[in-house]
Amino acid sequence: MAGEFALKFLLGCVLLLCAGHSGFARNIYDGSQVIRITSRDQSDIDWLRTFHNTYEDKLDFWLEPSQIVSRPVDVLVPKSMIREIRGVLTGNAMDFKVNIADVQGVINKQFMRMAGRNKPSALNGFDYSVYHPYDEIRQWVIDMGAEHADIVSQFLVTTSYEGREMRGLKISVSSGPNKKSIWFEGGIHAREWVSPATVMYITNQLVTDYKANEQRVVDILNNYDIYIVPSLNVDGYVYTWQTERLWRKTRAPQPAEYGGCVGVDGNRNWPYEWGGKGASPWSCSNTFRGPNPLSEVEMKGLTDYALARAKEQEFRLFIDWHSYSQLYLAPWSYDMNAELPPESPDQMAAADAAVTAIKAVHGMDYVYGPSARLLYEASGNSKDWGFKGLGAKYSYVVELRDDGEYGFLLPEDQIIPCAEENYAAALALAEFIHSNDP
Ligand code: 0X9
Ligand code: ZN
Repeated sequence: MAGEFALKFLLGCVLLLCAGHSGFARNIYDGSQVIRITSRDQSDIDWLRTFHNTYEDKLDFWLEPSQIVSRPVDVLVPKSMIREIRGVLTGNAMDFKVNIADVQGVINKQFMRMAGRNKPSALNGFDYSVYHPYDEIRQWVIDMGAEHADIVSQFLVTTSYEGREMRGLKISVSSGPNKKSIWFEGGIHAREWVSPATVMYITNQLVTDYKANEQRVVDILNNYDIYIVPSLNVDGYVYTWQTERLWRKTRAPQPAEYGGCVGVDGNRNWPYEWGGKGASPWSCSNTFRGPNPLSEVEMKGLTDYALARAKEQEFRLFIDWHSYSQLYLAPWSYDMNAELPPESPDQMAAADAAVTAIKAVHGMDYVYGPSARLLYEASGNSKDWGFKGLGAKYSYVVELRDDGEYGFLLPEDQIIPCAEENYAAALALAEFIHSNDP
């Protein structure tokens, strides 16, 4: 008893100590669980869709209902609703289980590990195997540009709603009149921490391998310049570190006529086929499309920057990294009934090369396909804009690890394996494009 009290006291102190930095001691997810519901047939899929429509404003759907039988729906249920949701699922004979029984416990454990760590000071001490707060990511971008000034330059993309700098990098080892380019971005969804971590790893690996004369990377960089923005939704990312670990959207307050909540889903705010299916007109939704396409300063700044580059160089590949569920997703995103573009077979063949490369590294399975048909419809989405707005024939959203054991709370020990397999995929894609469709 006394031991238990002492342990709780100690834990409370540690939580308080960390609270200033991470804010996680608020315990807002106390009693929350992630419940996984798995469809067995088409009628389950139909039921899940109705369930999603009924509850999407009250619950956080980590994985939305998909078109595919047996692909699960994961939903974060707060303590106050667990009894109701279990009752609904049982009453409708749905197949479900608790996937994460103690969400707050997982978060506390992860923040506590991070709190005990020494901060890196310089680029050569930068630790790619851990998650970094935003000021360290921003500093990393600046340091990369300074340290590798011979082949890397850094730039300011724009300033966020809350006044933070969003910065990016360009890797360019040579210039030529017809040199084409590649766009890599991460972190549009704040809570998907493995996305910026993976993009930073890939960037560093490209530079390191080029300087070590690795032939594959030398060939790729001789043929393509690469633009990289590792953390797009910078305010949202900071908010996940300080206040709500599972925040997804931007942080701009929205007009009263849309409900007056905070934040837009950046991945429903892109200006291609904006405002259609799979995007909410309601600001309190996690898939709020925004009042207008590019309503968010982050999105406007990013697309302005990228489009200006597209005037100088043709983009061939666009990758927007997300998590989770291990997918390589191609156009179309906005409508499952839209006829697939003539480029689709080539997009699929390249995605096949990417997932084959992933499998070869750590044996992980990633599934690929046109996203609205494979998964669900999402208008105003990055990959459709990467394809039609930016003009990159090969345009993807990648959902990184895992398959749901931790979901957005992916432990740090999976960052490097995840990044390694996705580095292999990025190289395979660039090579596929260069040799099949230069
Ligand atoms: O919904 C999204 O924006 C992406 N999933 S996430 O869990 N990272 O938020 C997936 C978009 C994929 N595109 C379509 N489903 N059409
Ligand atoms: Zn995402």
